[in-house]
Amino acid sequence: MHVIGMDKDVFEINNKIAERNRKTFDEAGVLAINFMGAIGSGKTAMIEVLHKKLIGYRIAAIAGDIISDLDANRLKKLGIPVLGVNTGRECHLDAHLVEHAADHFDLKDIDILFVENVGNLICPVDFVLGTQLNVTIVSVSEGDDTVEKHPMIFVSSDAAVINKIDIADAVGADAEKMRRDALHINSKLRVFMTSIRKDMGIDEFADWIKKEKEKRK
Ligand SMILES: Nc1nc2c(ncn2[C@@H]2O[C@H](COP(=O)(O)OP(=O)(O)O)[C@@H](O)[C@H]2O)c(=O)[nH]1
Ligand SMILES: [Mg+2]
Repeated sequence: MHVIGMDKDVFEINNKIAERNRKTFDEAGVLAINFMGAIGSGKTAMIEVLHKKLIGYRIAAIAGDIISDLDANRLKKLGIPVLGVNTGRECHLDAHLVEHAADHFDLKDIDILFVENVGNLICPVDFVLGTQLNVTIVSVSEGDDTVEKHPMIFVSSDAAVINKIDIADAVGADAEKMRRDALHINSKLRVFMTSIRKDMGIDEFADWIKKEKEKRK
C-alpha cells in the first residue's frame, strides 16, 4: 500500500541520518544519551540531578519539546549548555533535528550529551537518533501497568529508569512489578529504581553512565 511505502522511506532516511549522527558522536568522543518517557516522568529533572553527580564530565543537552522552551531554560539556569528544539506537531525528535541541533555545539568540548526526547512512550520508538544509548524513564505515578502497556520502547532501550519510587505507596503502585515487566520485555535492559526527590538510585544510574562513557574512550 502506498502509505506503507511512504513510511518505509521516512524510516530509511531517518536511519541513514542516525548512522551519520552516531559516527559524528563517536568521532568527537561524545556519549549521546536519548532520554525517552512520558510527560512528567522526570526526564528534565534527571538531567538536572545528573549534572550534579557527573562531576568532571562536560555535559550538554538538547531539549526536545513540542512548543515551549521551559525545559531548556531550566537546564540553562544550571549552566548546562543547552539547545531547545521544538517539534511543532510531532510527538518525537528525529535524527535530522538532532543533527542540526548537534551542529550548534562544539562537540570536542562535550563528554556527555543528553537528548531529552518529546514526552511520549510510543512515537520515539520508530525514530532512532544516532545516540549510543537509549534510556526510557517512567514514573510510578503513570500506573504500574505502564511498562507492560508500552513494550516496544523497552525493546529499543538500553536502560529503564523507574522513577518517583518515593511516592509508590501513595499512588498505590508496585514499583517491583514495573521492574519485572521491563526485564520480561527485554532481559538485556539495565533497570534502575530511582527517586530524584529523595536522591535514591541516582548514584547507581550515574555510575552506569560513567562506565558507558569510559568504555568508549
Ligand atoms: N515525588 C517525586 N517527584 C519527582 C521525581 N522526579 C521528578 N519529579 C517531579 O515530577 C515533575 C515532572 O518532572 P520533569 O523533570 O519536568 O518531567 P519531564 O516532563 O519528564 O521532563 C516535576 O514536578 C518534578 O519535580 C521524583 O523522583 N519524585
Ligand atoms: Mg522535560
